[in-house]
Amino acid sequence: MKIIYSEDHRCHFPQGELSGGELVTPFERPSRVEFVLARLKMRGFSDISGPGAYDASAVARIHDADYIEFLQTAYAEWVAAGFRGEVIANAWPARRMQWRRPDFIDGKAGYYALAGETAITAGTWQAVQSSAAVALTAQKLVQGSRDAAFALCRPPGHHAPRDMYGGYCFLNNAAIAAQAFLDRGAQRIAILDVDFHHGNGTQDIFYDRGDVLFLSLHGEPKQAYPYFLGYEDERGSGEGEGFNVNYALPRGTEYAQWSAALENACGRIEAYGPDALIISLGVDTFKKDPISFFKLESEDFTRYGARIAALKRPTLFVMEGGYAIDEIGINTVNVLEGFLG
Ligand code: 6XA
Ligand code: ZN
Repeated sequence: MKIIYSEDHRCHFPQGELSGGELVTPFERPSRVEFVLARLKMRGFSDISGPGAYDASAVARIHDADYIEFLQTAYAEWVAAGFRGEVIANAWPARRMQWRRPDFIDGKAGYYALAGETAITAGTWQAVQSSAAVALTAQKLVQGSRDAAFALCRPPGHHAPRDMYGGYCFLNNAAIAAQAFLDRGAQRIAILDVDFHHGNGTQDIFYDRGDVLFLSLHGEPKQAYPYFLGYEDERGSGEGEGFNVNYALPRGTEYAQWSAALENACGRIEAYGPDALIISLGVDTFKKDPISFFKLESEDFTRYGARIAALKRPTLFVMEGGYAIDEIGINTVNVLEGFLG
């Protein structure tokens, strides 16, 4: 299996995340990638390479131009305004207010942020570009060879809709890759999101489309981030009716219950018959994850990797979340090894 990753992910390392009322070191940190890489090497994955150049036109197929420009310029505007910290949004267009974009950066950040935990730093855009390039490079390999590939993306992407950032996400790597498959000749793509959190960004991007089937297994939004999307009655609209499937699972979910939902999702993917499959691979379903509430064991990751392989589709794995740093490498690589059999 080919692995794509870029050292440039290190350019994004905010010092602060607002969590539980405290400013803490972000859970989403550079060492996550280092642990995954180390485990890959330990287990003999040697086909590891860097991405091709950032493809702005492929990204523009998914994200709005004004939003991309905001990501590029936000930090400089923040500094120019005299602020000394990292860009952190703290005012939003809430109920009965206006969806008008303010001129001042503090207001603009609230306009484009969907949550307040995610900071933008001087190097964020560099890392974000490289993460999208990693996904697109791996996408090309899968479409060209039909072999599986793993895009070791950082920052992750599945919370980002076409015009917002948050949940540690800026550009939606999986969605950008899905669109690239279609633009290069595929007819139907399935995205299976196994991260603990609902992939609200991916859902939103493809909600009214029938050429991308989106399925997400996640902590029920009544109890879990992102709270305001991911309910089971969200099934798609218009041409997308029936092509959005949410499995909202309760606190304490173990593999028996989780894998029953996966089985249902796999049946729907088989019926859909996609030309390629994208896995939004977050391993924050692990029992020791510090910000999640499922109870998967490390062996379960191997088991579900094998189930995904049985779908027999050209498969692109795209890294999303996972914060139990000591085991992030084991759990991620277990999925890939289960897949390879
Ligand atoms: C912020 C939680 C962000 C979750 C990010 C994540 N309190 N998404 O892992 O998949
Ligand atoms: Zn997650």
